[in-house]
Amino acid sequence: MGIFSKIKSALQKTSRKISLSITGKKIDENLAQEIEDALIMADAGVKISLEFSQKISQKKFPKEATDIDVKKFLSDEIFNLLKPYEFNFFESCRNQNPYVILVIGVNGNGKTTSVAKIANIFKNSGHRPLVVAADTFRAAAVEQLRFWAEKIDVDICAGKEKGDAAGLVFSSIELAKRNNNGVVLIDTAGRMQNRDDLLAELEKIKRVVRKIDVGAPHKTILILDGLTGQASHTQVDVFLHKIGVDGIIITKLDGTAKGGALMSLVREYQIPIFAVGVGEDIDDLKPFNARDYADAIVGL
Ligand SMILES: Nc1nc2c(ncn2[C@@H]2O[C@H](COP(=O)(O)OP(=O)(O)O)[C@@H](O)[C@H]2O)c(=O)[nH]1
Ligand SMILES: [Mg+2]
Repeated sequence: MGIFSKIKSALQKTSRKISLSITGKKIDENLAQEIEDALIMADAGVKISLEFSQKISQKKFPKEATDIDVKKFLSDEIFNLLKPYEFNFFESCRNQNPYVILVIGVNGNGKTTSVAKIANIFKNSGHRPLVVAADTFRAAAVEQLRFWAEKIDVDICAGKEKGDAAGLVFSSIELAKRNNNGVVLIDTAGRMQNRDDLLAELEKIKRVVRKIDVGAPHKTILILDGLTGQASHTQVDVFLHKIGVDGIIITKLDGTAKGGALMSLVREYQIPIFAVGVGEDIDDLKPFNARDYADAIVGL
């Protein structure tokens, strides 16, 4: 299945209502209101939903215009909003000595799975990634990453359970240098019960990494769960201001009806979208494409 159809089918739950609010409808004053309601239901946020519905009611569609023209108009508006945040993360990564990518986010959002998916993409494009199981807080997290590393055949660095995550990260980068791993992907803990401990640990990891290379981490990725919708804003707020984030990955777009949330996330935080998760399989992580997303979400 191509990338476009994969995004399209993943976004079905989100796009259904938006698409239905337009399909077969007459272009009259009710239409803008229906579209506004549908966008709000899709978690696009009140401000953006209102803005788009106003644009639709102000737009003078020609007499012969059809619902397809309305969909195209809305898709273009969504595209214009998102295009500046489309970022080719995978091509931006350089084989370095090593290129360090820190992956952060709340438990269950998809960090470990995304690390494996990213490692697999790098491996397939000729890099030699090393994945680091720095979620030493949960034994299961280490096992989960080991499972993936074996499956996709990439190098892994794991330490003792409850061991010091920052210490492990330090030795993993030394290992990567000896081992010629051009890319290091660091999976981290996401316990939210003790936010201050977690933030302190992530800060320590960053300090340690910087000691080896002042430019590292070269990318810090925040993983967000698509099912969280608008409520992701608080998570972005915390990680962006306390740790620093270069881009986001939104996972589980395949299971959510709240896929509109990424519109309000980029609008509010002006943050690039590095990729989107569209399923549980290893190749279910796709570069974010604003055009495909915009067309899919209106049902074009
Ligand atoms: N459907 C779907 N499931 C996902 C996606 N990404 C991750 N998951 C699942 O979400 C669950 C939590 O993921 P995990 O990587 O362990 O999250 P972590 O706690 O942040 O490391 C796992 O069951 C994953 O298979 C996605 O894009 N789509
Ligand atoms: Mg994990």
